[in-house]
Amino acid sequence: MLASKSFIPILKNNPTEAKIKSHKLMLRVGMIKQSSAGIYSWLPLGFKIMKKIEKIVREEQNNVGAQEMLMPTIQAADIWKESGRYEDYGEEMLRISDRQKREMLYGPTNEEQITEIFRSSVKSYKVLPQIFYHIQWKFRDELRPRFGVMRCREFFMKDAYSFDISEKDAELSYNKMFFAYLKTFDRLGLKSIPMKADTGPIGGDLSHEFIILAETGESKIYADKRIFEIPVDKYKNTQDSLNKMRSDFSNFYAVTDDQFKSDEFNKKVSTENQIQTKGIEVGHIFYFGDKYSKPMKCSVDSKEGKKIFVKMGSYGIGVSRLVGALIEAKYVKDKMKWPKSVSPFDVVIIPSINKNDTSNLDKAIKVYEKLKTSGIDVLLDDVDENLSTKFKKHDLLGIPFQIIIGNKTNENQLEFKEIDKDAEMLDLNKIIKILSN
Ligand code: 5CA
Repeated sequence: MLASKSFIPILKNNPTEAKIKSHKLMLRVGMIKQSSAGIYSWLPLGFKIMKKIEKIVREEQNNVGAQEMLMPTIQAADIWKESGRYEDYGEEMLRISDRQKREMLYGPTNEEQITEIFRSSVKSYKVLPQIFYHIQWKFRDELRPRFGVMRCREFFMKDAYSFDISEKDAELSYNKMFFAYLKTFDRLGLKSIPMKADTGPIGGDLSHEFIILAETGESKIYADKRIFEIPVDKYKNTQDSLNKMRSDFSNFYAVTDDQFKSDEFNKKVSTENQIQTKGIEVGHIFYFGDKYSKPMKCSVDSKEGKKIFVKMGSYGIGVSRLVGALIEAKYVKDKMKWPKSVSPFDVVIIPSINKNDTSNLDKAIKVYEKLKTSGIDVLLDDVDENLSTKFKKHDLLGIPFQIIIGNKTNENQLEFKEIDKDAEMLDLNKIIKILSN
């Protein structure tokens, strides 16, 4: 992609309405544009990053056997009346009516919708367990939408739903998702910690929030710092390993505000291991048994021929929130560095351009063509600006690798720089090797 032809509308200064760094940066580099309070358009750069995050989320859901589907954004109020949540949900739910005056709503989550789908076709324990997921826009009419994509009204969420015959089986589904979440955040370059949490309006008996540490986070957390040292890599998607993982994590104290008791904290965690800080909730998982299946009469026949209300769990990841969360975690000292896995481009070529001499731009175009044919997603900054302006711009864009083309550059030796590291002179084949890894 040529920078001169791409739509990356960078603002000269930080927008004054934004309070936290992710919101400032996303507006500044033209990743999003507000259309009304808490509702955003995703411009090409922001959309590309979100799609890369979505892909990783999808792959890790598929890895644990969850099946992708797509439910609508607009739901009928009837199913929410059946579950009893239509009234309970309150003003956060956007209620609408169609031309027949039928009550509808813009889905804030999908427990009712999936239960309705499941009950109409599954009648026997034989097809259980089942886990479904979709990645779809949600709407919650938050009282105070703020911090850009972190707490907005319309947001992109992955939500999964598990169906099991017994509580014991349901725990395995819960553990699979627990595992998938740790893997997902790890691939995004984020250290996430599962914390015991309150179940809120979703309800149920068991719940974990996945939190990443950030000063600007809205969740207060209390933890034993040794939980951060558990290596996620050592667990596998087998029943024993999944159980071991859950029990290893629950050995260490880690809770959010609403579960915190100072006596318990001081008793279980020695002072030198205590941390009290803030974090961003990027995922939340729930086990709630028959909270929805019972009122909605969603049952299957057991082996013994008894009708059993299915045992359910639901599992959310804030895909659009993750874009902001990554910036909060990775934007340090006015410099952004996207993890390779989600960076909008693999590398940017920055030629020093002089109006009267196009030789650097000519060299840059040759390198650009070679990288493209090697399957590398490359941005060529062919805009007519001086080098220092370009470097400032790329500090904000955060593409992790740069190739700088100046008068010193020759065909065989290029100045290659990873953000935060010193530049080195390398030949193009070596660069292609590094970028293809
Ligand atoms: N039904 C359950 C699980 S699918 C559920 O809705 N859980 S949730 O309410 O915790 O939301 C799941 C995730 O969506 C959260 O962890 C958070 O990352 C994201 N999220 C929730 N509300 C918002 C919001 N207003 N703006 C941006 N992201 C949000």
